[in-house]
Amino acid sequence: MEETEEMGCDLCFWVRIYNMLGDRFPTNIQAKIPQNTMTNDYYYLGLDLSTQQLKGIVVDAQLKQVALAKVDFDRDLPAFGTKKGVFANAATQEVLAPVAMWLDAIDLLFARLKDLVDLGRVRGVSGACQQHGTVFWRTGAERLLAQLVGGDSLKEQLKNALAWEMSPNWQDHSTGKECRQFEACVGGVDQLAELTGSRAHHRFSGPQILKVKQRTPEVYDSTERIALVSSFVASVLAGKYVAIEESDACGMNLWNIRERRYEDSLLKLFGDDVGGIKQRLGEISGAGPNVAGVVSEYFVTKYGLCKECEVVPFTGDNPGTILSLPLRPDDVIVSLGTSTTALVVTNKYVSSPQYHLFAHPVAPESYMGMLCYCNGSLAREKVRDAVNGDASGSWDRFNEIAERDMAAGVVLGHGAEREVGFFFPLAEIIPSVAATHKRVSWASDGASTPAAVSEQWERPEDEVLAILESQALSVRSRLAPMLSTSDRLPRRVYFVGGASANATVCRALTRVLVPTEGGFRVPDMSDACAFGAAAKAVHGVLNCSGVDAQSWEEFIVARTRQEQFAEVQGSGSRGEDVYGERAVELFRRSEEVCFGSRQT
Ligand code: XUL
Repeated sequence: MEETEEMGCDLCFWVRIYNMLGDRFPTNIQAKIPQNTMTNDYYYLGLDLSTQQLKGIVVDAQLKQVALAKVDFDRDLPAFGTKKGVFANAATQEVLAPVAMWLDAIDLLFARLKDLVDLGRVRGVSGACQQHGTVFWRTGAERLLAQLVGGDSLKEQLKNALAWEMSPNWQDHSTGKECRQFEACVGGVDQLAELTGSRAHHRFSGPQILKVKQRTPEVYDSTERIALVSSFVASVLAGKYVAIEESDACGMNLWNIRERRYEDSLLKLFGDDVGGIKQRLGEISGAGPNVAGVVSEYFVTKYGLCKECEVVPFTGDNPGTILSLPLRPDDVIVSLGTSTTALVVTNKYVSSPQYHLFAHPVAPESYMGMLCYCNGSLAREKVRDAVNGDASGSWDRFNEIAERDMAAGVVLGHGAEREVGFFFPLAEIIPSVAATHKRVSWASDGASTPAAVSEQWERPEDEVLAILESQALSVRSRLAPMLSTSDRLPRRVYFVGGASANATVCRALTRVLVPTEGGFRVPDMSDACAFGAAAKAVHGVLNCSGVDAQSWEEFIVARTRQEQFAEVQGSGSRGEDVYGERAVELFRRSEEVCFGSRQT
């Protein structure tokens, strides 16, 4: 019938028919539905290329996991001889990864996925990769990418595509000189943080690229395109250069985040004519759902992907992590691992040399703030061992003391004095200070100088609540300016990482952070980046096909069961603020006393 054939071109028509028929739809007709529908018969792939492994998660349109595969670089690709995925040179402080290893890993991962799932059903692929690393494509590489065909491995077909066979890893520390050039160029650390979201860091791509230009000009000169790890993997998938994605671009110290453009004053470090570096970096693909093209013929013939499978721009691993939870502006993830990290979604751009701001990977109007502390679980474990008086590693006594003190309403110490502690067994990043252990006592009369500053605590017991208060007050104090809520408190806080299994620790932190819509413990975040990337793929494809245009927030909230998170019970979670601005101010003044000028 003519009418039906015409309608057959209309995607929405097919979706309506499919939804009406539901399960009664015969499989042979189902196969004829245009590819870009929102049915759960289509799959989406999220990749996570981290330091030690490449992981792939396949999900359906509702984000239900269908398959998971991994390639461990040291174990599965021993011929490259990496240790924990990298080559580290203690003398030069360089940490590098071989790019060919990643190409082999991509082949191996797809071979493994092919054994688990029908890759022909995958409609979209995205990724979340280690941040800051760069790949230097040699002049002519895009032609090699475009010619990729099934047969020889990626490594073989792209063997002449690299101007440098290595990629600097985020653990690299060799760019001190270049970092100073970056900061001097714009007038200092504050100015650089204001423009690019971060002060200069050794690992950031801008200083790393400048090092290549200054120290190995032959590599720079033969480079046609510089990719981040994320855009490198996307380019291999798409068989063409895929633009760097905006959120990941913020890890370069080159992108003017607020004005959404390269910062020319910094590009001038690469020569007065900024055209050369701009051309090498290419355009930046903006936040919001978009697709970069379809997968290359290579993946269709070799692994059975369908020709229509879209490549959705890849982002960095930290931006990828925030896509794994139903975060809205003013929501926070606190990762309680060896180090402590706090990630916040915010609509306010408030920069500081102490933390990082990135563009949000999917919501164009938002930003992501990232606080990275060095000290986390090691510091808590020291107090735990001190109260145990042994190295049994049991948290029972620590938790018992913390619960007892919280129940007794203890806030900043037991006595008439208020006490603020700093517990840094390792040199700290926020604030940037050497290892130290301090106790600052304030008389309750509001005096502007502390009654005492010491390196000793009389009773290890008093350190239990003090360390949890201190770690949380630091986060609360730094988050406050980024939050748009009237009381400068977060909406929800999600605890992830090792210590999130400890309900008492989360309760004590929640008591300080006061999330007005609750604190939640997330059971397992080990696959969060790959999952966030898969969610980005679904959102990108559904929005771009016009079938299911939803904001990111609507999309992710609708697909998350909030009940899977254990709500933290007790004061602070949707409850009263027993600390208040007074405690935060006392914490800030204690930092000032111990570490010099005001630490913002
Ligand atoms: C972030 C950073 C690390 C890497 C790890 O700035 O350097 O989190 O992204 O892969």
